[in-house]
Amino acid sequence: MDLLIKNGTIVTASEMFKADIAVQDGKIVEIGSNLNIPAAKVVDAEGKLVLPGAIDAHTHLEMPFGGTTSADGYGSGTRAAACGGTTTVFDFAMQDFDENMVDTVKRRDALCAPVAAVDYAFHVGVKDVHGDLLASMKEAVDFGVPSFKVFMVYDFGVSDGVFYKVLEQSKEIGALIAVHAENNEMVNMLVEKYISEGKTDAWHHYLSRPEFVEEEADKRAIAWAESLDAPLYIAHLANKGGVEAVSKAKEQGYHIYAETCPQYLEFTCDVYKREDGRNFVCSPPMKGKDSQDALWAAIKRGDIDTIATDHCPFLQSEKDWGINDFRKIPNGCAGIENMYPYMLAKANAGVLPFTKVVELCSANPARLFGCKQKGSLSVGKDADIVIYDPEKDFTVTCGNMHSDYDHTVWEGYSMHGYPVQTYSRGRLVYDNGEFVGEPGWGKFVKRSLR
Ligand code: DUC
Ligand code: ZN
Ligand code: ZN
Repeated sequence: MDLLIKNGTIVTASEMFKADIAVQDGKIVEIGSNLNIPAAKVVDAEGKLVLPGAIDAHTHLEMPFGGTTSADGYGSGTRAAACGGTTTVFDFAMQDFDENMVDTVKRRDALCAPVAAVDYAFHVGVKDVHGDLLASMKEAVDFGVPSFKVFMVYDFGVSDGVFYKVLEQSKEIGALIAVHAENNEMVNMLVEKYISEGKTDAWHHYLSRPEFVEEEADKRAIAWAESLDAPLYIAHLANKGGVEAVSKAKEQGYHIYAETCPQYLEFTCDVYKREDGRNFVCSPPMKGKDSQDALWAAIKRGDIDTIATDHCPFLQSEKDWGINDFRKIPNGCAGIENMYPYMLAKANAGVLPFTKVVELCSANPARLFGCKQKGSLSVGKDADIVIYDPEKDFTVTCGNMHSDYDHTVWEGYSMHGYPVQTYSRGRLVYDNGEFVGEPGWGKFVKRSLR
């Protein structure tokens, strides 16, 4: 046997139990009590939790955006993921206009494959479906990429008609559409209004994208999906009205799924009043306390399906472009190394069960996005394993993270409990504060929803 993890408490999405795990050739081959198998490496996990690696279904690595490129490339982003217990990273391969979607994926894979430290997958960010391009969605599905994202905002956002066509197509080809839902016209109108009134600080980033701007777009997107009975995944849900709309759709039996992110669970829009408020600028922005409470309540009753990060960090000098004009702040925050530790620390503090964290951060993203080899500790699955010490105290600082950014919204955030080891397909990639993996180890995860 290559690896034997002994005496730990295994956490699945439904139960916790004491057992040993045996790993051979990157796969889990046996789980049981007191396994007595000779192994090249034996790890004693007494007093520790043993969890499946997290799957971050929403990151923007090396993404040209906001007049620059996000600060974490595929190498540093996946390295940081490994150090936060995330063993599969989904990135957005943004389609160029007039580009076949398989070519989009191959173009980004060529950048990612040589440097990825953990396994990775892509969603295609759809921009253009004219002519044969709509049919290239099916080619992408056959290539192992059965998920797509449409943006209702930004200069690369799609029209309502294109969004509808993409949803319609997804049903035929067995794909899942994710949406960035905000009302573009409302955002543009409010931005213009505040700028013309000389209101240029980060607080007005929030005021130009307040609760109703997201809620209205959520409801519109849900209505279209319902009219087609197509599945829809609402990315980075952050507002209370949208949560209520998702709950209602689920109650009525529609396949509407929702993701939220740690930043919405931890911070409120009050951060935009801080002197460094620009560093928290992302879209959708953090919302009010009512929305935050609604997100936590929805997590607890099962109406939020996944947690992901929307990791999209920028350098301080780039964030500073918008000190006097919020429009110039590149949108996005760090989170790839913080998601699993944050959620697990909440479980350790009794806010939610550890099993629920595994469901939200690993089992559900694996199921919804068709990662058949991932998402649980069970025989036959990839040995993507995190060992978690519930007694280890940890405070985030930029210096103890493993990204290429120079500041983080999580600076100073303290947790009781922290991951101490991460294994990617049985290979140790993170060991007690150190990245010990290798660039190029990570493999493209071919997926299927059928
Ligand atoms: N929102 C962000 O804040 N950054 C990246 C893209 C997005 O939609
Ligand atoms: Zn988005
Ligand atoms: Zn995003």
